[in-house]
Amino acid sequence: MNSKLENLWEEVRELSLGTTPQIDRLHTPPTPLQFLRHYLSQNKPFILSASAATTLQWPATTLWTSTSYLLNTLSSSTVSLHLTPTGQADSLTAHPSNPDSLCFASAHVQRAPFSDAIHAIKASRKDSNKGFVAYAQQQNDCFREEYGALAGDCDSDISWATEAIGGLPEAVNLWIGNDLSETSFHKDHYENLYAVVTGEKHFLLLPPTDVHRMYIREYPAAQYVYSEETEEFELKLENPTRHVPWCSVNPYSLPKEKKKEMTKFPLYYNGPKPFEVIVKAGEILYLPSMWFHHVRQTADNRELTIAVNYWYDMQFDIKYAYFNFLQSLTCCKSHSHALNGGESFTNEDVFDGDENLREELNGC
Ligand SMILES: O=C(O)CCC(=O)C(=O)O
Repeated sequence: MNSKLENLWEEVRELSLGTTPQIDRLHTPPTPLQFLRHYLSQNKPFILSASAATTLQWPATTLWTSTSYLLNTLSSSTVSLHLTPTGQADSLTAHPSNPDSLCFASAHVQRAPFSDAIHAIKASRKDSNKGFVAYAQQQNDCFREEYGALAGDCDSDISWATEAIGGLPEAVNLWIGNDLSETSFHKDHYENLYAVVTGEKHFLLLPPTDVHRMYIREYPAAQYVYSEETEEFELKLENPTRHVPWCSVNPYSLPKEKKKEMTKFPLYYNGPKPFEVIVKAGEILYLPSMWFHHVRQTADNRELTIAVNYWYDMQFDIKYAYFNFLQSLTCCKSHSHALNGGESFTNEDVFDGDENLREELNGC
């Protein structure tokens, strides 16, 4: 394995993140200065525990456990519902005309009265064999737009983050899913304060320095189209063709595919384990900008998981410039990977096409 890259991953863990697969757990909320000094400026995640002193004091934590409260309060709201065949939205799937290769599939999005949306989410849980999985997760400030009637149930921002960052959240999003809803590995250009209100969220996290372990490649964009008449999905490629750079690693691939995945993505499987974080009801995760994250969830006793997250603009500073440089040291086989269904990638591919850099960085 490439020794310089390995050194980088190790050094980041030794100097900043710690060598266990756990992140810091705080039992009292940080002051703005503590947050700035120990986490924001260091691009380092933590979880704010749901201990007596810190559990979210929002009305939402009790009110939202009642489905009838949500139905009454949102009785005249129309929301965006994302439908997929398996619960994996914005993820890689078999290419519609060449099943040996992959494409990037976005969900079928439809506007629905809230009552229909909640019914569809509950009805499409595991083992329901509905033929679709519904996830309410429009990421365009939907909490303040579509769910405005619930605004008084949560804080409008996370005060210590707002003060440290020096501005209010750019977007606040609501996520209502079930035990099949899953978000594939990706990163965002936001400082993310992710608060779980009911159920649990399971995050896998990798720092931006591990970018090569994600095997980001270009995939043709496609969209699911769901027909209520036939109750079937069609996966349509975008026309004109558009390519989306996306992480190739699926950390929860089926057991029968595991061996192949491990051969295709050795940097992921042979490197340090991702940080595993379970965020319970009443807890907040600070997910720093540019961190890769994969998200699954466990539903509450109503078959729902509800979360609100606050996206604050990140600083496009020197860390961002370093990240872009590191990421630019990528392989040039991205296109063939997407089209051929992913041949095996080695560390050599990472520096394919730039002999000088390879020598500099490999130290060999
Ligand atoms: O909760 C999820 O399914 C995904 C959350 C996420 O990707 C985000 O907050 O950026």
